[in-house]
Amino acid sequence: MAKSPKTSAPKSGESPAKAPKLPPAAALSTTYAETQRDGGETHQVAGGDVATLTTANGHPVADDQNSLRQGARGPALIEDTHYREKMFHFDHERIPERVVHARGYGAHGFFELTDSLADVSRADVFQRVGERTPAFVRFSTVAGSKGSFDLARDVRGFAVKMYTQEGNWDLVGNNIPVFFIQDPIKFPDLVHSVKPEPDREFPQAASAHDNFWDFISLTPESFHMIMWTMSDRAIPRSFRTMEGFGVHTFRLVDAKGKSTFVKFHWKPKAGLQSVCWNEAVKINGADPDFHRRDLWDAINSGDFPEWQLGVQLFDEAFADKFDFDVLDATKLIPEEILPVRIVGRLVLDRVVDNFFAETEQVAFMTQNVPPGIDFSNDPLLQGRNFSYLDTQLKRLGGPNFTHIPINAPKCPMAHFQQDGHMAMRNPKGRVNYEPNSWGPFDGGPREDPARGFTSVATVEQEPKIRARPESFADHYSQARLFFTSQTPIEQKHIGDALVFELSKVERPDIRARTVSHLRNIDETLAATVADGLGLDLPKPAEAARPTMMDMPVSDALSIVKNGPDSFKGRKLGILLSDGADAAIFNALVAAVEKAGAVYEVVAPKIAGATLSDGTKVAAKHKIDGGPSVLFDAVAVLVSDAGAALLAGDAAAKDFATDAFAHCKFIGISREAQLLFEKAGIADDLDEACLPLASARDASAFLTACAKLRHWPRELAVDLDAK
Ligand code: HDD
Repeated sequence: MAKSPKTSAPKSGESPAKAPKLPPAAALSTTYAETQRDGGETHQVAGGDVATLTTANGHPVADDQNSLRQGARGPALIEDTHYREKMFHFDHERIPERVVHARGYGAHGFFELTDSLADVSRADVFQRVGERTPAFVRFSTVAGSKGSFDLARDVRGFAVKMYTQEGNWDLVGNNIPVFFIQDPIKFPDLVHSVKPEPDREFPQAASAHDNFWDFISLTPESFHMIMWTMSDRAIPRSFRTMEGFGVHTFRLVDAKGKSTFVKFHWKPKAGLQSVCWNEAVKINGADPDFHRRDLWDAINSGDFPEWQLGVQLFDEAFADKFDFDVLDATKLIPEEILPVRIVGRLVLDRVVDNFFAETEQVAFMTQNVPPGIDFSNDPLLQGRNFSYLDTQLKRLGGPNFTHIPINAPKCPMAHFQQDGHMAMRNPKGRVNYEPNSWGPFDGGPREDPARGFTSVATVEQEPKIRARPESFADHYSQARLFFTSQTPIEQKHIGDALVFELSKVERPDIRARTVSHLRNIDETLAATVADGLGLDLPKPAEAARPTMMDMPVSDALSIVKNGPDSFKGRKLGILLSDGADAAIFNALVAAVEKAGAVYEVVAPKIAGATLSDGTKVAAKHKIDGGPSVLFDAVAVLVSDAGAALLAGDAAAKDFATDAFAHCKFIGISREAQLLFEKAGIADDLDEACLPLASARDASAFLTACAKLRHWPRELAVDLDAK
């Protein structure tokens, strides 16, 4: 039986989208209001001063709630061009995610030169002290897909685009100064091995699986990098607390064409900070966006992340005398041997307006260097210079990706490239070639041998071969250098990580082969990992070059030795209940603010807690949504009734036990003791669990929190377990 047509769906002019009054015809000629930013970066703001919704072709839309049908219950009509255009665009919203470094987060800022490098480089960006160059930075994980979690055990990308007055300079680095492989021809294999296995498409964003360790254990050159990725460097506390490295040896070139080798370093002002593995696993559940949220919040609150740019400069003579090959990306030059000269600072002071337009569409390319910076013969760098152009063409769909505002240079530019998909800026006029005889203005731009980029005129006289130089063959000495430069807790974490990862590997022969390489690095580490796996110690792997140099410890390689010296920029979690002591709370807040830190309140109810003096304090988290893993240190400030309530709550007990297990500093009010008793750790509390018995205790507690963690706790617990 035919139903009588009902027309209950919202009509145009009704809620939810109330049709605004049509603006004058002149306003309709613009689909979007355009805002122009400093440096010519153009963003289209949906709406803006145009009140009327339009199609992409600019036609005012009368009804955006109902598609066109033959009768309210009848078939859809193909002539509904508005629906067709809207759905067509939606269907094409996704572009391919990056094949590596898919999950990333970016921000704008500037690079400021603090020490001129004019003595060694003609690059414009290095000439004038105090001058600021606009910059965009994208941080990323490597293996996980775009929607994966932030705290995977992984390398972090640290890609910086500087919009210099002589073109864009992309320093496409990582938070680790070395790489897995020496030759770019192995890159697809490396990446295939770490990505989800191809038949089952898991594990996501994890190296703990057979394929990765199979490849690694068959690739001894990767073991230096493995020491880094198994260390806490691979689980940073935030993007703000990681170092960045250009990795390769580059060249700086002066006005006369003289070249100096250089390695680039970014050093975080906030000090090096990482989390621990058990914490990382839990953060991924509690807040998969932990790192991006941290960057967003820090910048929006005016606490601008900052790094120093440092350079290690050296010449051919140094390179020849140095025991390793400076062209080998699996090697570093210890800072104690060649100090880092600080020449500038990078400050991130503006979040993006639109994630897709900026962070997703930004295209980094190692080959983007201005005159005055050049490449070395590092084979990995040379291989990268090929790869990045291809990848941007694939990802962004055409050769005109430099027309996208985030990628466009901010310096004057002129060339005869034209046409192609999405061409936004074809040159005006009659001439599109050169040389031409149309005169200095009509004829367009001309080459400038004095200003233009000139490659360093190196002389190469080697036969054409596929081979690695002998000087790349020592795969273990620097892996050992990294390991021996770590503090005991950092060494323990490396052993724990190796045992964890290899315990996820199903094939015993892969586990054993990995340990056979560790024997060439450090016998104690190899024995610890073998023991953790329940494995008989295998024979040492055969080394390509059986030399083992004992290099002096490098303090620069340790996180703990380069950690924070205050609680500035960090976050205190305060677990609060109704009736909590108002004076202590206020003192705590004052101490946090004095330290330049932030705090968040966690309470049994999201509405917050009413303090002893009747003040209501809003909560940021309800207890089960605000675990202690989200904070650098915690305070538990409750009343007797609050303690009794929370002592029966699993999430509150986890809050206490996790903070303790992760070696955090804990402030504990007298009443809160009950929670720690019920959580089963009251007898274990140590000197980093400080009393908050009165308002006077607050500042002492905050001072103690300056250290990254109270690591003796973990070492002691571990020794007890043995
Ligand atoms: Fe790479 C992206 C860093 C080796 C090929 N790489 C990419 C990004 C970073 C790095 C930070 C993300 C950029 C962004 O945020 O958009 N890659 C490195 C470092 C390496 C390295 C520090 C070693 C020193 N990469 C490397 C090799 C190759 C590539 C050897 C290939 C021969 N990398 C790529 C790529 C990506 C990329 C496939 C994927 C997305 C992109 O370029 O834009 O072309």
